[in-house]
Amino acid sequence: MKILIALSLLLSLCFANAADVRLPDLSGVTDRGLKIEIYSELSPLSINQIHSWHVRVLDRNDEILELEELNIFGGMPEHDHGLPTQPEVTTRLDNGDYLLEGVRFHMQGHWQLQVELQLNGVEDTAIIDFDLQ
Ligand SMILES: [Cu+2]
Repeated sequence: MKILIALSLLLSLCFANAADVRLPDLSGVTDRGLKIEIYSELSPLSINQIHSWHVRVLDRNDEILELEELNIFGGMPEHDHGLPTQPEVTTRLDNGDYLLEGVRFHMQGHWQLQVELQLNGVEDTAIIDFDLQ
């Protein structure tokens, strides 16, 4: 009986968590092994709509990190151009995510993001490649 109660408790916890879990729209890893997760307010990502991202930076133990600096640049390497806008991190949200405002893509195809951050005085970079339909 005890096992049954424990099992049902475990199951209900799993389901409770499953409802909250949302997979990032984009993710990557920095040179120093930090995880970058991007949750887009426009999901799935598509072109020609200005929108915001929530950017989460985690250490190896999945603890959310507070950074000294965070900048995100993007472009299409094959076309040799950047983003049509200059997205900016404007605030840090209550859950520890950074709000990046002013994201817009104007072409379908292969895009590349460059995430530049500073943590404890050390600079770190992640490159994230993705295709937009
Ligand atoms: Cu292009």
